Amino acid sequence: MASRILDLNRLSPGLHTITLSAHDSDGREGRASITVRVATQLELKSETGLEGSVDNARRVDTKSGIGVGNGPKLGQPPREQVVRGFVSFDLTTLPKDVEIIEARVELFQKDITGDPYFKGLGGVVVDAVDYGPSLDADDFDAPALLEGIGTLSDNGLLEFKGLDVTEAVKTALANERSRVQFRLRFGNETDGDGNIDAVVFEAATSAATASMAPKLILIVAPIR
Ligand SMILES: [Ca+2]
Ligand SMILES: [Ca+2]
Repeated sequence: MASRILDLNRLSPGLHTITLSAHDSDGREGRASITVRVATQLELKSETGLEGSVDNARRVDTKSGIGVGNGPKLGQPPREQVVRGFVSFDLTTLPKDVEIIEARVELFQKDITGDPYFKGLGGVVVDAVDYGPSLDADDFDAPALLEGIGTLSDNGLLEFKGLDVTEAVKTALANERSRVQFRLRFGNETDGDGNIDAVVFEAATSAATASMAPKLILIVAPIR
């Protein structure tokens, strides 16, 4: 008996029912149906005006990309400036009848100053936070919804860095949040030397081309 392979490559995203029937030489018939879900990939760009950096002196910068790291000492007693990065994605444009299979955030590391990856700071780790409709001084310490989701970058290569954020996106949707928002920080935020050790990721506002802007890549499938 010859085996047959069904070619499903041309199925559009959505739910499909496939029914197969077979007949033998005595005229008997068998039937079987299966339901196939075809997933699709969506890409969301970050929200301009809601991405940037906040430092431990409460300064907000939404113009110079997404900075993470440390810098000159200030205050009394003096301590290094510590900078955290922020990026936000609007979830309201997602279709309502889909389930998130996988979500991945990608940011382009475009600049490095000092030696952030060689001074014991660890990598750039990501928290899921809710910092609302504007980036403010207090967001530096916004409570983490999910703390330390993973490491976005552990090296100085200037390239797209990605991290699986499926849980954060699912949680945001389950709680009917209109956005999923992330805070970037080094695992150890200061080395105490008063020198700049920092990285900058491209923001939508700073990116030379739209393709370099932060993106949230989603694999979605229709709800069963
Ligand atoms: Ca805020
Ligand atoms: Ca330093």
